[in-house]
Amino acid sequence: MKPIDLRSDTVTKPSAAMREAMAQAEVGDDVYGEDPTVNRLQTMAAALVGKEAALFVPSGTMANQIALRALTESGDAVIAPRDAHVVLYESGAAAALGGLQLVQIGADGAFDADELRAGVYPADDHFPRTRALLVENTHNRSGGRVFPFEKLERVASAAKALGLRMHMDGARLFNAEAATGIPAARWAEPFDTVSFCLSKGLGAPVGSLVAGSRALIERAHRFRKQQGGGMRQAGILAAAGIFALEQNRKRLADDHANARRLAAGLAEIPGIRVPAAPESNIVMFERAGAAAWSAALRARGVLANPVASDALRAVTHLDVTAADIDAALVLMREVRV
Ligand code: TLP
Repeated sequence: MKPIDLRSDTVTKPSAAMREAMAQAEVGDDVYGEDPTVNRLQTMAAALVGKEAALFVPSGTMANQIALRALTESGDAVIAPRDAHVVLYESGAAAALGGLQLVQIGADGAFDADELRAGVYPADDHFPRTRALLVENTHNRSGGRVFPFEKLERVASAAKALGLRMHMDGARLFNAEAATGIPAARWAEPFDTVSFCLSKGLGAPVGSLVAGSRALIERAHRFRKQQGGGMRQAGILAAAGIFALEQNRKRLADDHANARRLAAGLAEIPGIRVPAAPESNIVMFERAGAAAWSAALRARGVLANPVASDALRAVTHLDVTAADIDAALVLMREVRV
């Protein structure tokens, strides 16, 4: 039996139709700006998030890092949600590449305007200059939580009043769109830069975009080159991204339904606790001995990663059906370690 892989939505494989679109892609040298398919993807991405320009980059990590560098200078502080991807999972890149100090605030991926104000350093040369705010929507580590929209509007106006620039790590922005019906461009509206990934729930093999004003994207373009992200005939990859946005964006709600189905089933298994119902495609759950449980489950053909000694993450995506979820739950019930 094919394993049921719930480790991440990054594990999706390109479908036959997506591969066909890749094979047919018109290409050129994108470092010269001459790849027509990359240019088409960038125009499409900018329009989707309501910005002037967008840049195709190899990964969500690079998208975040070059956006932060475009908004700041070395030595600045950036406020981010507690356990943000930029804090936990980017190998210290904000410090190593951007010379940035990250300040974590809030809980479960969200915070209010008062917490934001309290996180800003005083304007005095002793302190780092707090220059930017990052919001991660949906928030990975909290289990795909969506930042409450009205709260975000209040946070954004507080950030503007504080003179902060704003970046949205929208690796799963289209999941936030699917979960709320609020279009991606509305979510992105107060932000100077916004990034999103093609390689997660949208099912493309590689790639992310960072969008913003033309001036900021020109600055980001320089950092992309500096960080080794200039790609040549990248239209092969961009074609997969265009296919993903046209075909797979509209099915993300199915992944959310599967996540709820999984969470409901998990909550009935003795020894497992699901602290909160999933809002999108990520299910965080608690189980003592998470590593041993995960290993025993893997031996039965179901993959889910531990995120702590007593917690695991399962992520739904386009290569997992409702029937796979039911099959996974049967196997999860059998594990007794
Ligand atoms: N997240 C990955 C791992 O790195 C944890 C995953 O499996 O979920 N922002 C957010 C919110 C992300 O979740 C990720 C990837 C990224 C940025 C980075 O994207 P990549 O992996 O393309 O660098």
